[in-house]
Amino acid sequence: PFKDLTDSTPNERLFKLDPLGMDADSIGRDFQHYYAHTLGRDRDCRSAYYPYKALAVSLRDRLMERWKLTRHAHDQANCKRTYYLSLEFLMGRSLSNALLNLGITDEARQALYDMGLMYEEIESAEMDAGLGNGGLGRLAACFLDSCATLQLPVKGYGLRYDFGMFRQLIENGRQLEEPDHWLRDGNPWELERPEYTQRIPFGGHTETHQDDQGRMVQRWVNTHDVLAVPYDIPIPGYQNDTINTLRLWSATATDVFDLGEFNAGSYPESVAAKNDAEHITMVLYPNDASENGKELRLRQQYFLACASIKDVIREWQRLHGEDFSAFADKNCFQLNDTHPAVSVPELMRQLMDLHHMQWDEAWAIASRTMAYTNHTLLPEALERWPVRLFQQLLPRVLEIIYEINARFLSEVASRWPGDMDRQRRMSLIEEGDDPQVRMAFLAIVGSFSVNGVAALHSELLKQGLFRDWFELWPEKFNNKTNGVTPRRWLAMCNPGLRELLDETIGNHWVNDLSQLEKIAPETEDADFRARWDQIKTDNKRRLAEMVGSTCRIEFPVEFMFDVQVKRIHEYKRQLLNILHVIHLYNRIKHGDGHIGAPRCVLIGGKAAPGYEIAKLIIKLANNVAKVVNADRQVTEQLRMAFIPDYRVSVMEILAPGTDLSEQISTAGKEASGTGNMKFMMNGAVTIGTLDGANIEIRERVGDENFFLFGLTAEEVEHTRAHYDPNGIIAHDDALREVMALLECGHFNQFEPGIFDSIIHGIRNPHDPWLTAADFDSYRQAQQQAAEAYMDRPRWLRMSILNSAHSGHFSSDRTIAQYNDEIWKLTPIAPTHPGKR
Ligand code: GL9
Repeated sequence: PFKDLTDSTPNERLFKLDPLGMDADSIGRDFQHYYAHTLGRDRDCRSAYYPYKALAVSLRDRLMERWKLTRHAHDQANCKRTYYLSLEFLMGRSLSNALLNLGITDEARQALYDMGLMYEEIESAEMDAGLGNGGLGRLAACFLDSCATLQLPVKGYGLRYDFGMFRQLIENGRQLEEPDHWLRDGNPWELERPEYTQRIPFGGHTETHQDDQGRMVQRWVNTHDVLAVPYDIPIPGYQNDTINTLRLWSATATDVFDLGEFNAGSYPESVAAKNDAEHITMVLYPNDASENGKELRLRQQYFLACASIKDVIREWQRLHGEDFSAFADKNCFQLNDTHPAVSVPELMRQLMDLHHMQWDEAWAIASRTMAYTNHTLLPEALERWPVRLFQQLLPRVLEIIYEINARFLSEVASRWPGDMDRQRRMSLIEEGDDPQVRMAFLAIVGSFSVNGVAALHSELLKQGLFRDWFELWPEKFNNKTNGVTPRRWLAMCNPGLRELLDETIGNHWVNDLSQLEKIAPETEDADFRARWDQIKTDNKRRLAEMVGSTCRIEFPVEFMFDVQVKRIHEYKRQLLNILHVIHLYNRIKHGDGHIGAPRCVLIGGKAAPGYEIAKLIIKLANNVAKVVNADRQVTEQLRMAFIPDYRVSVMEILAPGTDLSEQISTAGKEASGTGNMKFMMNGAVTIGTLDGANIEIRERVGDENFFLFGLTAEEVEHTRAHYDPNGIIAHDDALREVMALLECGHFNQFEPGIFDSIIHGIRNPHDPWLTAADFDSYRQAQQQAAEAYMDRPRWLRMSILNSAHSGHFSSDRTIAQYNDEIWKLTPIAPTHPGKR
């Protein structure tokens, strides 16, 4: 009777499945089955986790059938593909996103309702997948959503960290870090694929030997190998039956890895070695835009590059055998910053050492396949790895880097004969006591495209950091202004606004956000404004409930909600915001009538655990909030909170409920920003500098709907030479009084001196962030914002227009540009699961 199953041809019955029902009854039946039979729960179970899991698994089944059809359609089409290589994918929660993109939100809610369950409670039982630090990681997640929505054959490759971004606790106003064990209860969205495990070499040494044709070739031997096991996560497109894949690698020890030691009689050492291997994907490095020279981080980078490239080549061989002639026409790797830049020499290594290619042939492929995105100009973020670390960990890869460099420098020498300084500047190896590999340069040499993430940023790259490279290869450089997905950041997180938009302009805006322009004329309709007002107020109530329950501070919905959430970093200038709060506090205490509009100021974000000044800024925010909120005279007009553990799911509540979006970085420092776009879509007005994508936001929304302040990037550079913060403070009454309050210890009465380093920073003529220089102009812009807020019709118009003109900041637009100008993929539509 089992003959069919043991046949060499697959048992067709195994693959003949009826499509699953997408109605409330079918979903409810599956839910009950999983809840009672698979999870074994009954009426006594009080936890919201199990209903969450039962629903997630019911949805996963529905994703699964479409997933297979998408894979099949890609194979059939023999299409070109792109691989988005990133050390970070900040996915957040998946449940609501899966429902929205499958188009069964109402059906699932109905099914739960019929069983007496509350969707909202079930939704919040899901842990955020926090496999990223901030903008760079969240951008990768938005991009995957847009690629699936545009039906582009794009696969994400990343690492399956056991511990994601740390959980932030605030104790006595200070940040404490706790490990984020997000996988503790299992992850219903992932599918382990042990059959695609790859072997990753580390250590050992290289030796030269002769191949069968008498050629001298290099061999990398005596390596300590680690296994990379893939876990696949489905990425659903918006109501189009496409399901793309995010493949995350997890490290485990090989058997032989242990056995060598074991046979030699040292059992504990063999177990320790196993641990070593598994440490590679244990934890995400929590550094935002700053270099971290730890060996484990380089291991992570190589582990991702090697496993992903092997995986792509395995797929290639499955479809094309050993013929690589069309490889570069059919494959593209997009490098998310320099973190995966070791992919350049690694692809060379695999093509030469594992697939017997000669250098020129391999280079022709590698250099036509890689594209690099730069995400920051901050010099401290430029990755460099000590040559000696490379030598120890990846000796064969280092040989290839040397060869790339030698060939490249001879190109520089023939273009600029005798210009030794230029050769030294452009070398992939920075000479010195401890020579370093410059990862950004390695990425540029190996890529056919180099892009920045906003217009200003891309310009500054060409004029500054990569000037020499732009002179050499101007055609490589291009801009791709960031975007965010309107599914999660509007349709999903703001159901009230979604309904109003659907009613007013139909529902096509969800995957064509330029259609939002159609609501611009509605600004003149008082009924429309009133509904807009009502939705915003409801969203503010939801925000206030969260602040109330987590911070124990009441935010009245009539107040202006003024929000700054992002990583804590000096260049982002949370400090400037806090100084302004102190200024308002000071005015109120001096009986200065009223401050224009009553305000609730909310700050949130994590500081890298080793970034002391950033952690102190958190402490200052909390201390100022405490003083402000404790004073009855003040709280009538001003309140302040620091929201702990800011993350994707928190932003989903903040963005819809914000009135004023703080985007106040020192000009020239924020490459793009993406929080700015999420706020804008949801009808917040921006107060900001001419930095990153703020510039493009202002261009779209018009300067009358944007509160601009501060020095330009150019002025910032000119100001540095003669910057005199103490002179500025002396001549600015408002700032002088703020500094006096800080300096007399008004916010640290029982903790003398703790804020001295912050105070000195503001007064330091070498303060790179020019906080004092922009204070007065910031204060004035804030005053204008407050006045505008008090004029209700005016404010509502501004709010509506911000949303109306946010279409450009959809990641669908960004991805369409990546595709038109870099990837050149053809969209592929899979067959509907009901039509097989
Ligand atoms: C960043 C930039 O700082 C942001 O301005 C930009 O919007 C994003 C995405 O392009 O990239 N670069 C960077 O290293 N981070 C960014 O947010 N840092 C983190 O992701 C924490």
